[in-house]
Amino acid sequence: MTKKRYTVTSALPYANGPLHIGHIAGAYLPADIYVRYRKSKQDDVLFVCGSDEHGAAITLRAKKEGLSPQEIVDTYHQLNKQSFADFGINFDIYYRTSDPLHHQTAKEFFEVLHEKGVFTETVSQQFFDEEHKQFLADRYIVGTCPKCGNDNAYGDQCEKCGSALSPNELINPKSTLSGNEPVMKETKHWYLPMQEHEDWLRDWIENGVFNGKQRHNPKHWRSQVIGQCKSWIDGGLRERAMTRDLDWGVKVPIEGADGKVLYVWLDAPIGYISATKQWALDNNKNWQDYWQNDAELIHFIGKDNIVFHAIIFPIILKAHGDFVLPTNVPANEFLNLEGQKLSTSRNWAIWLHDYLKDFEGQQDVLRYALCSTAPESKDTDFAWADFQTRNNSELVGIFGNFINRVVVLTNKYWDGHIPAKGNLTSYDEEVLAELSNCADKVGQLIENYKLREALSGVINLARLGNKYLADTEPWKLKKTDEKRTQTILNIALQIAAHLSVFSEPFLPFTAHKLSDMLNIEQGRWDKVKELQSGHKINGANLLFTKIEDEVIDQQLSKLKA
Ligand code: B3M
Ligand code: ZN
Repeated sequence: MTKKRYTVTSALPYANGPLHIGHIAGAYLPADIYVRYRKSKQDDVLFVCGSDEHGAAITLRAKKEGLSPQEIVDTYHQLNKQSFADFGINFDIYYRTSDPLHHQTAKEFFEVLHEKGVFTETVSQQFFDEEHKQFLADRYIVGTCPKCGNDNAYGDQCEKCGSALSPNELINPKSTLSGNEPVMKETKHWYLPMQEHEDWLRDWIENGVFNGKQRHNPKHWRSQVIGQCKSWIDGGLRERAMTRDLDWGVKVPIEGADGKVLYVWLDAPIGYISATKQWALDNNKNWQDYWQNDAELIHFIGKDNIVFHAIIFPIILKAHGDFVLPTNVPANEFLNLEGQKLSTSRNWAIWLHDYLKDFEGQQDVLRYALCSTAPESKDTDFAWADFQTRNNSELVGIFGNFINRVVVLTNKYWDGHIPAKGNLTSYDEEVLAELSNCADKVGQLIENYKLREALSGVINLARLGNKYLADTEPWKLKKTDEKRTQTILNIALQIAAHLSVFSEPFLPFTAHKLSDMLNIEQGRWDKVKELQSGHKINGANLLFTKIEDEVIDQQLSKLKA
């Protein structure tokens, strides 16, 4: 049986702004945890991401700032790529869709679909801004949402109620370029008749069956993802334009399509494939192994991207032929900040690059806080006070405290050498048993994308260690029963060794500090090595430091400024 391959993608961030904690909690941290876990098991896993550099929003921002779209994307591609790397989000490639290989890949994709007759060509009346002599893509039109009355709804989606819209559904539409009422003008576009795919799509979403084969178990998908897809299908799929009248993007590669580019939501997901091609070129691999045959494709996204990853892109992949469909799309809900929606425009956000500057060396504190309150099944809230509590009472108070006691005692009593394990009491056996089934217990939670629960399973190991020391009190036994003291510390050190492996997907910076302290290689998830007596560990370093109130007050006033 060939080794399973996993292709993990995270939504390609638009390169027209910095990353904030909502992006990280939604689509990037969960994916990084999952990939690190798979790599720790030595699975064949590929982690791709990159900048989504097309789309109307980028051209809008360029116009507003008097820059070219390329200048905009160059700035934010670099900033986001660096921020991800500094935060320990370890992509195998951080690509970009303005790259020529992507344009070539997306054009070939479109040509195959066009030759197969997948598209319908339709001439229609589209919104046109006479002042700017430009057709208006969905994002260039704002108006009142017919579903919820939000008067700031975009032409393609109302961010308030999440409904997918088309521009002519908007009430009182306005051009975001000139502010005027747009006129209607004739133009031709290539449409994807999604309604023709309803039957197989429904079978795939509801039963996990595709081409007569059971591909996945829908019970392993998040219920809100299945729910949103079913309501989209039940609502009646319609044809959707796959080209736009824009000059920034992937040019439509056929006759009679001058001045038109691929719809950004057609081109961007193909970016996952071009990223894989680039990575395969750089690493002398075969890209098809990660998109065809039996690869397991997993898309990590936020809930506003579900329809594009679980409906539209699968239709495109199937229509093209010989691609796998996603095994899972574990979309997260939204993260709010101090009780309010994160908002780029209102600057109500914690920017990742700012955090990295203000909290140098404390990436894992934010990774811990964001994973502990991840919006896995419903919207959740990030509060600075909660961030402080999680650091001070959980990371410092439980994890750091346990490691510090064990390492200090080992250095104090046995000059840093692991003491011998003697006869075991039934309590010892219990603790070691809990230790040995932790790999499977936490591993299963990660494989089911229950990362919050998985992380608390890891912290509970440190709790177990603290309790074990409190119950056995080795520092009291030292004078009277040396052998027993040695056994207790040996077991406590095994717990520490397991923590260095199981914490790595969540808290990679801490895990590596801990492995250094224990003077061991970074271990494997499914084969945690037992520390041998006599092995010499290094001195104790603090894994975490207390966060004082004024640091939190500073952040809150910065946010409210
Ligand atoms: N660029 C980002 C968003 O809508 C969008 C994702 C593309 S993934 C192919 O959040
Ligand atoms: Zn709405």
